[in-house]
Amino acid sequence: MQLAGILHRPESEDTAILADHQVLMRIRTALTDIVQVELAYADMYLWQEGAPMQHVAMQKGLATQANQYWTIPINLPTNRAIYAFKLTDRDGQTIGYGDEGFFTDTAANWTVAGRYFHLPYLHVSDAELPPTWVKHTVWYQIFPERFANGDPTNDPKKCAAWGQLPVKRDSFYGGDLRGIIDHLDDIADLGVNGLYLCPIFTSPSNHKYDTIDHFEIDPHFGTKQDFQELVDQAHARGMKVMLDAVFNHFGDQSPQWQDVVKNGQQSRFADWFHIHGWPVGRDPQTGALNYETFATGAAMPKVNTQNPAVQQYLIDVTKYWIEQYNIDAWRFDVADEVDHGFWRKLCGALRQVKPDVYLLGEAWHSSQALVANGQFDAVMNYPLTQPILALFNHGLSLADYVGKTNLQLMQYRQPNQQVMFNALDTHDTARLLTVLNGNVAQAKAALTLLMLLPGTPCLYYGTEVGLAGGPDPDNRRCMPWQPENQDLTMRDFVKKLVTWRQSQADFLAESQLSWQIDGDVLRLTRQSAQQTVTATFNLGRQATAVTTNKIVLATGLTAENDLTLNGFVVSVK
Ligand code: ARE
Ligand code: CA
Repeated sequence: MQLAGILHRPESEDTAILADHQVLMRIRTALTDIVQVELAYADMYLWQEGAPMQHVAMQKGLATQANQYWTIPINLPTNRAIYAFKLTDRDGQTIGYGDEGFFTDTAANWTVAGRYFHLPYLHVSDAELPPTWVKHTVWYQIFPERFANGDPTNDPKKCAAWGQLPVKRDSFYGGDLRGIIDHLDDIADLGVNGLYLCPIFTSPSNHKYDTIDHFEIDPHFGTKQDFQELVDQAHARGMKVMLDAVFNHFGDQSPQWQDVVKNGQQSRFADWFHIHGWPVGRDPQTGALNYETFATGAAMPKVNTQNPAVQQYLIDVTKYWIEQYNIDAWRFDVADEVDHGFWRKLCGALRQVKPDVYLLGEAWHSSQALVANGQFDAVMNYPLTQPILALFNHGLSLADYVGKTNLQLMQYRQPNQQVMFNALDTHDTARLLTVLNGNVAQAKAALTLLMLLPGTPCLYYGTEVGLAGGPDPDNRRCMPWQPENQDLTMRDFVKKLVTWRQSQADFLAESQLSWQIDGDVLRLTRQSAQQTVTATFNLGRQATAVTTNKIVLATGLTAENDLTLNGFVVSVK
């Protein structure tokens, strides 16, 4: 028996509280080593008075490249549990596993105290359950400067012609909130019901990640009245609205930073930043900055979020746009470089103001410490979505893709897993179609795979009409609005796929997920007591034959009733 592969941690992703009295227990073992895991559990006080342990066989769950996961949901009427595991390997050898490690005499009906893990008392409030509406949300991300120019009177001076290429780092095209409002029907028509806007507050750049004033809409995007209309019109179409908060740094044109530049250490904002020398600037010899910034540029001085005055200011910003404009969610930029203590204060304050607010952190890597723990509902799940692109680009074997994906699906408590933000591309990455070398069938297959995974998926504007684009800034091209510049068959496919996903939201959140690999064919199955959905992806390297991929609902539905994706083909060259 490979003891080294066995791991369970109480009060972690291994004991996800699903609801009051409901816990999803999980344990990890070495791959192929263990053939059965039994969970024994009881209320400690009742057990001490002679009540028997309950014994239940755990279900074999997902496997990664190294580990097999086992899970079982259990009900705890008194919210208390001691518990231990009994593991059996292929040779019939058994061992007990509890809070003090391994033990052998499991035959003695587990009566020895001290060998058990403890869930002393289950408070559902500790579950920090995310808002349920997010499980039913498909997002649409908009880079406001490039979506639609609804009001040329607010255009910046040096505006390029709409759609003109190449896109340069300092290009302006005049996109604004009015343009978004004018196209809300186009967006809603896709079936999406969440709008994620990149920053819209006053800033000198086209991306607005260098904020000057967190309480004002950038004048080139419109007015606060425009924004109120946008939120109201989105809500009227059943769409939630998520804004982008840039709290790791301010723009260097912000009044706070400008005051530091002007008044040096006497500035009342001197402690709002991470400054290591005066006056702020570059070392004449080395050229190094004597203050901290985002990345290596000088224009985004890093904010001191341990400073109570800064904390209050940022909490006021996020409360303001919720209380005054009734937005539904915040995405927090560079979340992984801001201290957890501030995030706990901010997230706690916002959940007081709006209990069903969705709070999303931007992090590009596994970020258990940012999810739950009094902080975010989810993070931007790049580690789950980037492998999809690698898979279709033949940069990843099917087995490695499955292993990596399952590892990511095991990173977070199930309720958080169900609201992880899944985007194949964003304003920070090259666009889906460009990454897949223009292969529309592969792009469709990648989007289908995305929609079948647990999490809340996001479409980056323009994907639905076949917009291409390389890395930043080319991934921020103007949305093409002339039909001749739109791939309308792609748009029709995306609309069908999103509509189907919306109809299956609860099923796709709750159902079991499994994979089968047959040579170059990857099969994903989602299964519940009520229905099974199987998607087959032919990823043959040499495959030239076009195979029809039907997402077949094996619930007695005939082929005609399948996802109405008939004609959905994946031809992989
Ligand atoms: C400019 C250049 C970029 C360059 C960047 C950093 O255009 O080519 O990479 O500077 O030097 C905003 C603008 C960007 C601008 C940037 C700085 O949108 O156009 O980029 O400001 O002026 C990391 C961070 C992640 C961050 C990305 C950009 O972890 O938080 O870098 N993303 C957010 C926003 C951006 C925004 C900012 C931060 C700044 O989403 O739009 O940029 O507020 C790997 C790593 C990631 C890394 C990622 C991308 O995957 O794992 O950690 O993200 O590469 O570089
Ligand atoms: Ca405009």
